[in-house]
Amino acid sequence: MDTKALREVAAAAIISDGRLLLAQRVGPPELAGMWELPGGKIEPGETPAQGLRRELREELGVDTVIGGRIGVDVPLPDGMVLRAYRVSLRDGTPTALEHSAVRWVAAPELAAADLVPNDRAWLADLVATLNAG
Ligand code: DCP
Repeated sequence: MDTKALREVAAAAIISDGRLLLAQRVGPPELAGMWELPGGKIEPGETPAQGLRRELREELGVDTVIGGRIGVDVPLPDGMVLRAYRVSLRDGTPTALEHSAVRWVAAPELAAADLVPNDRAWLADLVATLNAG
């Protein structure tokens, strides 16, 4: 039996002033141009919060505070699992260092956005969070 822990990919629901930050993927080809919650793979020895903060520094050039989970676990191929976290900005302005663009969306634009398929699992939770704020 395989008892290894699932490798986690953590994604950030960065919310500020009632809007959510989306980042546009550059690849792979089937995802290029689509919008995602930024994040990446947690490395061995990192907590999810540490890994997500590192990814957000690398990808967006910002310092963040990682909050609680939002939405369901999304299974990925190769024994990985994708999880979303609420995140607030501590310092810096999000910049597309590894994406082709970033943009802030309110609930109506989020619902209309061309999200990567995995992140669509969180759409209702994200809209509810934005509308509650
Ligand atoms: N993913 C997703 N939705 C997100 C973030 C990631 O569906 N909001 C998926 C895309 C990939 C996997 O998770 O299948 C890993 O994401 P990245 O390629 O963005 O992660 P890393 O930046 O860690 O990848 P690498 O280090 O391999 O470049």
